[in-house]
Amino acid sequence: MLFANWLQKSWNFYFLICFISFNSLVFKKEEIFKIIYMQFSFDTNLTKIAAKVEANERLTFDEGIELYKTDDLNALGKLADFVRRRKHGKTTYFNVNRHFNHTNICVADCKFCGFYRRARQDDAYTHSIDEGIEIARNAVNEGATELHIVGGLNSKLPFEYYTDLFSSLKREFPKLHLKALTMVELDFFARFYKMSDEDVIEKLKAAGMDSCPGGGAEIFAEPTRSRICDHKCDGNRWLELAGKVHKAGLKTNATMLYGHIETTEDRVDHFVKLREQQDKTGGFQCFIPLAFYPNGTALSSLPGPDAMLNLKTIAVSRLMLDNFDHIKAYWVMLGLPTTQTALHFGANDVDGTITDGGELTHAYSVESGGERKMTKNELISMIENAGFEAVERDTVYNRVEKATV
Ligand code: V47
Repeated sequence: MLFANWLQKSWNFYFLICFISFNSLVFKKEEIFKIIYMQFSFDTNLTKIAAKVEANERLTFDEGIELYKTDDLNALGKLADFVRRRKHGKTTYFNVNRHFNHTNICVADCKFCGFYRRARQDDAYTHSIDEGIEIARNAVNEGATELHIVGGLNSKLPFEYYTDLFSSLKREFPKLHLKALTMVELDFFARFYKMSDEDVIEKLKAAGMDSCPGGGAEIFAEPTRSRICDHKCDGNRWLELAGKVHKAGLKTNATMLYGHIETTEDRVDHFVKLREQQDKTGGFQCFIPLAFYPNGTALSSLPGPDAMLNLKTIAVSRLMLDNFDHIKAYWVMLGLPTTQTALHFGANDVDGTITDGGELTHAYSVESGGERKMTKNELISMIENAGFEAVERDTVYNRVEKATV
């Protein structure tokens, strides 16, 4: 429609014909279509950025801000989709996994978290290792290739709880990938158990930790970070630990919690810092924007992100994080309709199956108050109905099989 209206202005039509005639002498047919598209946005800033994206040039902090500022959501999405298709075509990855949240006892009190409890509270819990094994057994029987293990910063547990948990899980299920512990948990271990970072990482790796999830990154920029999670390690420390895990030979993911009190500058700063770290140590596999879910948190008076912010954040992350292969749409926080749309806005990965979700996923789930389950076939249908090809992957992005319902 916009294009038709634009064309109706006779000068525009005349210009387009001249433009095509000139370019057809110089460029191939596909190139002409690309160039015409690049000329077409009512946002001239976006048009300039599009030319850089097309040429595979790195975007600056200021350009990241411009991307967030645009009202041309379609053109922004199209640009991110262009990059996504250049990297992955129609492939959309998903994995069959299970969340295991071993404890909800936490010494931090992050304002955005509805999951944590103090040790004295009635509904505080810590799972035994046997309970962990039973949860993993059910997951493996349902075809899970990954156990995603995160929990609170629990000062009642000895370090051996984690090494015993991982080695017991590995003994029972040698092929199950343990994606375990955020940089915030690793930082807590180093400080609380008085161990070096390297020692913490090596001992956990020896016990069975295969990779680390991307949680705890929240938002790196100060003073926002301190205002929402002042007991947690700061952004530089999170990045430093991610670098050390990469150097120890393990992959990690990265996240950003958005839609609370952060500014646009905070979000773009987060992307730039992740991109710089990735240039240095290269171990981030995927980026997952986490849409803030206010219910049950100290920030429950906030509305949470709207559809514009959700889709812009997927698209801008795809465009700014040029050295990240994968952008993951986390349906639990985005909801299913936005997740399908996100696949057209730069996301090429969807997390994950939930048949019997962890307690943490319940706390932040926008889908039916945490009651929404998701089977492998439903996930495949969701991806295929959005026009993409669903490919089951393991945690480190090896193809498990080409999936069809
Ligand atoms: O670190 C907590 C966030 C994270 C809320 O690496 C909330 O593959 C929204 O990191 N609203 C944990 N978000 C989840 C996480 C994750 C999820 C899926 C895949 C991967 C991966 C990682 O959840 C926390 C925090 O940033 N969070 N509370 C909330 N109310």
